[in-house]
Amino acid sequence: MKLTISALAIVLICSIVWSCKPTKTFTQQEISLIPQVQKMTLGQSSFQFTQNTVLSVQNNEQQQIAEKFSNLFVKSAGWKPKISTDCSERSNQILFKSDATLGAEGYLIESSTNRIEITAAGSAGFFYATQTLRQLLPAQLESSQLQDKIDWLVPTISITDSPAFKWRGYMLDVSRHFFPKEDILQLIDYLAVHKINTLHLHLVDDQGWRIEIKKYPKLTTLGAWRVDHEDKPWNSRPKQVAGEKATNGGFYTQADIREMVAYAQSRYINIVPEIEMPAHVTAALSAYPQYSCTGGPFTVLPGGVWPITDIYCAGKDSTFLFLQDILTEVMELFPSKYIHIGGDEATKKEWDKCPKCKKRIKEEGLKNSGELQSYFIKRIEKFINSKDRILLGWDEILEGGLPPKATVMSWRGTQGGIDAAKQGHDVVMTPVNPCYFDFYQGPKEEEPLAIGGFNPLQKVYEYDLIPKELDSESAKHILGAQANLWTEYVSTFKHAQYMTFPRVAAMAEVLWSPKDVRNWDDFYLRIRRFTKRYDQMGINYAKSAFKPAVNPVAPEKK
Ligand code: TNX
Repeated sequence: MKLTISALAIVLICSIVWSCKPTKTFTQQEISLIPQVQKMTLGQSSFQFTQNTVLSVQNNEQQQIAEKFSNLFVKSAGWKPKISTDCSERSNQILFKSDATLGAEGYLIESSTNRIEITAAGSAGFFYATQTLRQLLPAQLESSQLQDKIDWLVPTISITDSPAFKWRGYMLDVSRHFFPKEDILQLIDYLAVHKINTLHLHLVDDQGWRIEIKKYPKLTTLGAWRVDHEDKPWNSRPKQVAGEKATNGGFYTQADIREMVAYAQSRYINIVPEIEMPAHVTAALSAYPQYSCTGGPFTVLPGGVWPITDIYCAGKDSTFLFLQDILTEVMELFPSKYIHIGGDEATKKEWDKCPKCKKRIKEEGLKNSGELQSYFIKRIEKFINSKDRILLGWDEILEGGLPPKATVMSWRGTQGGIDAAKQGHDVVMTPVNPCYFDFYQGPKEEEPLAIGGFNPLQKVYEYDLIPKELDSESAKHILGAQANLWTEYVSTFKHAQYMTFPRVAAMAEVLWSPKDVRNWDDFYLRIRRFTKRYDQMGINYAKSAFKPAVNPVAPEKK
């Protein structure tokens, strides 16, 4: 009898405790996922995360993903969910389940009041599922301060999700202004929340060489540093004069690169390195002028130059050996299947004058210096292919004939992409409109100085990246698209964030979400709410798209 009474008491206490557990019915308006998921059905109740919540994982990769998710709670909740490799079902559990039929990056979330099941084919899918769960939790989760009055609830919900495109990219120009490793790690975190999976680093340009190459140390001892004229407009900065110290710049050591690559990998982001050639290389030539046509001297440019005439000599075999050595070290550091070699905006004035280049044109049976560029890139492609990698270049690599296996980044519009896809080459779309994030995003008078152009949030959101000119077969060659942040006018990481957010959210949705769930009005409401998350994360985002448009009209004369 005594036993029955105590058993009853226990049941009673348990049910009181259970009924006191906070629950909530979420409305659609309270859910702001970015990028929007393929399909979701919202339930009537919620699941609460507590310090007794257990993430049950099947293997080491899942454990690492679970670890990252769990760590999100440490500062804001003051505790973290536990992780276990016991996958038997229980309550207050996040259960990882495998299903090989889901695509490489796809996942399902099925949440009920006492368990959330996340299902994926592979680790990328699990990672994205945890990013979605993160976004279902209160924005305060992202805070670095203890939040004591929060119930850590997510709605009961079923989600089916997978990306529309496999190249969901973002490029940062670290040459025009250098952003140290710590900034890049932070950026990787921010991009991962948006399910961006490619970070293209523009490591080389006229204004700075940013990657340590052991065989050619002067590339960074000299090439990474320029005279400081940051106080003058980009296009009117005087070149370095004799005796003047080069103090502005910086570079990544090979250890830095390894750290960034690993950090990105564990957030399912591939870093694509770009080593520019044959032009945009004044920084390299200032260190090794022997690989130019003229022999120099050159100095690292502190600002803009146009046209770009400093160029590697295409007539010397030593130039190719130099570049192959560099690419060898680059390929050892970056596991990326794609190696970007630039290829843009080369004015061939020096090649037209250079006896060695003229000899090369003659010997190779080329028509002119335009075809010499194609010869140059094809020769580099052979080397890159010999290491089992794919050459990626700006759309100028179409001129004079594409290298046989190259992938093209179409930036001067869409024609390069259309032509390349029709020829059976893969393409990443980055047309200046709307992919250039160095362009203005609001009225000029209200924005920090930018290079020009106008790519406001809505224009980015409404981007349709498959050109109408392509039939369905050629359209398959469009791997995806990429937002590019060139940094002539961006000298701090805070400013880089301002140019990037929230536009990258729009780009992420263009690349991830199916067309039938994309809707500007709906996105506009979601991104406004999502900025609460940016606030908590400390992201400096532009509010340009959220300001009311004011069109002053002069009062009519009476
Ligand atoms: C063109 S896009 C460039 C860059 C500039 C950018 C400025 C490309 C391949 N070349 O060198 O930074 O415009 O918007």
